[in-house]
Amino acid sequence: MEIREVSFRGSALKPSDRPQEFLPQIAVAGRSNVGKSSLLNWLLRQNLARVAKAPGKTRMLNFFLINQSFFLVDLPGYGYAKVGRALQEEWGRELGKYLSTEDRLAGVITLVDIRHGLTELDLGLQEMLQSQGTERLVVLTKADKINRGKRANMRLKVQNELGLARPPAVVSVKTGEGRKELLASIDELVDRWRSR
Ligand SMILES: Nc1nc2c(ncn2[C@@H]2O[C@H](COP(=O)(O)OP(=O)(O)O)[C@@H](O)[C@H]2O)c(=O)[nH]1
Ligand SMILES: [Mg+2]
Repeated sequence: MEIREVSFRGSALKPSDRPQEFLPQIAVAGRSNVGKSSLLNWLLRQNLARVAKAPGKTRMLNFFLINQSFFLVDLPGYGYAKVGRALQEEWGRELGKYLSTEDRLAGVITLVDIRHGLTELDLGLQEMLQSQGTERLVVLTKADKINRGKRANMRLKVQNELGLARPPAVVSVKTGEGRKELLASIDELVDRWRSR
């Protein structure tokens, strides 16, 4: 798959504010600072940071229509330490509602920092997705930050901890590795949703 066209289709939380097209949605989730904004800019080859960082938008779902055929949905990052517990729980509930009720959801790309591996909050999200049968794509970010040996160990560790059939994907926006593979995996998720 090539990214030919990207258009920002708004920020929303409530179902009625989301785009109305019946097209598959691929959500992107991860802890704050995991490299989500960097990955989206790198994947789509444009600077979307301005959109995602606009005041009041960081807690919303941001919808990007890709090639007029599917949506990439930028979810709020979780686990930001400076945000109080109550607010974190509120986000968790809102996010949970989206992930469990949106029937256009074709899958979730879950980002994990390759240096840190799975945290409590990552495991919480993974358990939820697995229990409701949502397709997930586990992606280890910032691969350039550790050496080959450690990288292989972390892939195995995460694979075992989550019981994945295959080792998780690895990407680096710095070296560019993993982009083609990630686009191909997104394509597969979209196709699977269409043929379900
Ligand atoms: N070396 C390296 N740094 C990265 C990579 N991806 C993100 N970063 C850095 O990690 C920090 C957090 O990235 P950001 O995209 O803002 O994370 P977000 O909070 O998840 O949106 C920034 O300083 C990025 O430059 C990567 O692949 N390699
Ligand atoms: Mg960000």
